[in-house]
Amino acid sequence: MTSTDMRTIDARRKVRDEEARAILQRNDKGAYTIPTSGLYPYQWNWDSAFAAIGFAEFDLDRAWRELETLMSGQWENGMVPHILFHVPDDGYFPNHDVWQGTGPIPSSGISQPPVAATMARMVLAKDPDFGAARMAGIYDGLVRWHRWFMDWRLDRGAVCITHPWEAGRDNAPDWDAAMAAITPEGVGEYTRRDTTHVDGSMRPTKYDYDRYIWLVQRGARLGWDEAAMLENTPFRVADPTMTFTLLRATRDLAALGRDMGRDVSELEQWIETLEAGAQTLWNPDIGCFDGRDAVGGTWANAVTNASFLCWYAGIDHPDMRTRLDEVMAQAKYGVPSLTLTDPRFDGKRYWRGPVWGVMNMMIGTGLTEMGLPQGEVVRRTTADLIADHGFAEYFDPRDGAPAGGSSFTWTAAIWLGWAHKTEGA
Ligand code: 9WN
Repeated sequence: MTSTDMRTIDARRKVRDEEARAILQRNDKGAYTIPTSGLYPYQWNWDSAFAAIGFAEFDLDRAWRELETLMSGQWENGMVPHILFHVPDDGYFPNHDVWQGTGPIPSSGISQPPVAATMARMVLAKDPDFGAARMAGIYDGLVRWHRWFMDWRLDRGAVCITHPWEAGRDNAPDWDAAMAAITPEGVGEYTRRDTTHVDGSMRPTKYDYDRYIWLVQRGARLGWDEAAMLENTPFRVADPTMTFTLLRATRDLAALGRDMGRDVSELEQWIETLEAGAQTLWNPDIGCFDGRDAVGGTWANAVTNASFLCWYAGIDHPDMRTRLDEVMAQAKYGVPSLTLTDPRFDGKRYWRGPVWGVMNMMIGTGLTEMGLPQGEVVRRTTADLIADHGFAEYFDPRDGAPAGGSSFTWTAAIWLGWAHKTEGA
């Protein structure tokens, strides 16, 4: 590469830096950030945690505020909801009137992948003196949230979801069998809003939505009582996203606790349980970590981007390295949400093919931490993807075509906090 080429690339990246900050600032509602205006007008759980590492690049106080607002929605039982409906907005469905979540802020009734402790640790590392009191302020809430997962969501030590939205990978093939077991009787008429913002070919289908809403109605009817929801549940899937993110975040929380002089023996116990649980997600038929239907007992038989979160959770496996090399040889930009050779692959439809920046960030980070060179390839191709195609919600892994919402908070955040950085920076 000539020095002129390098200068052109640097200039392009600088423009993207400015755009990324502008996106965070535009989606900033003061104490929380929306994922993108129109499509998602509320505070989403894991989106907010990623937003914090973006803000941490230029406004540490704002980064902490994001995490604090997220934790302020915590329920009495410890659960931190997946959506906080701070200001009512007719542009989203299902709204709080359908969810009827309890808690200090109107909310949904399920959670999302617990990445907040991990992102908080990253924010703290930017300036430990500045962040010490802020970290101490959310620490106990984070422990209570992790305890809620350990109390209510384990199946043989792996973490289960009770709704596809809980995994954050809404229409992933991991829950096809569990979704098929639901007959969405009585769900009634409803009007979707997502397809007024984004082309329907990039979103889950009506078949999916009928079941999403049916599950929400069931939870609301049961007052989101975990014990009641467990009884005769048709939907409980042991999920690699949840298991690996909780394991990773619990390791981070334990490290933070130790630094604060706290007793972390309970957290160390959870780490052991989750390590054993992760092994129950090993599907020998495909040589890969996989989704496991805890009710029906079947495997998803899907090589997804969640499978490759193993390194992020501190777990290596030689077969996973082989799977990763196969998948990365097929896709141009990082790790697609479903391997391209899978007959269920759809390059535009959400979590059944597209590539997502935040998943790349976690996969790349895990690989690099474990000393594997593919981590840098994931980072570099994600930087190219965003430099070439902008800050979309997700992208077609074959050519990088942007899909879903635009000016997306988490894509901007991982650009600032991870992708645009050169090795060692
Ligand atoms: C439902 C906000 C969220 C992400 C999820 C993503 C999508 C919501 C939706 O958007 O889900 O929670 O309405 O489609 O799948 O991961 O947190 O960006």
